[in-house]
Amino acid sequence: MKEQATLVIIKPDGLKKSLTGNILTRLSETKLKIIGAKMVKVSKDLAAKHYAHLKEKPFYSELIKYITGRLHGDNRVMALVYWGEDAIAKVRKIAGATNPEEAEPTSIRGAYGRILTSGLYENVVHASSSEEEAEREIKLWFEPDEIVYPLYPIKEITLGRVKKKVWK
Ligand code: IDP
Ligand code: MG
Repeated sequence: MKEQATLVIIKPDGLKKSLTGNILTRLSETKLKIIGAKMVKVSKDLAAKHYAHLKEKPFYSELIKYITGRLHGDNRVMALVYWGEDAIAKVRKIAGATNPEEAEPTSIRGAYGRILTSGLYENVVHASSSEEEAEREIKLWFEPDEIVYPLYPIKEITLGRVKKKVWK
């Protein structure tokens, strides 16, 4: 087993249904450490980068509407980085299968997810599915100073007279 970081996003339906506390409580069963957490207003650009690998799927445009909050009239999500042994598998297990109908009833997606008439899986949370994906996603959603642990190499850049840390 290996210590890993993983990205969790509480999607707009999770916030709209007031499930934030329930979801964080379920995730605390993993005994993993939260090393980053913030509310994010999801732009189309961020959404497109996050779901770039699904661009050709028939549900892609609905998915972008979903994650940017346009399905729920609220463009907030909560982004979290969890850290610890086997973090990716532990979080995926509690999150449950992608399709909420197939997800274990006691998983987050099984308990709170649903399939929309459009066919889109409205499944409450995102969870990284591999180390490569976790690294790409964490670097996309978080700046180095927003994580309380030196996860990946950084470099310093100067913007005008201000120095700033960015991912290398
Ligand atoms: P994951 O979230 O379990 O990693 P991905 O394949 O990465 O699943 O898909 C990203 C998101 O796109 C899912 O969480 C779900 O909201 C939506 N999605 C994935 N596959 C389908 C599908 O076959 N039909 C409808 N929506 C889907
Ligand atoms: Mg995925």
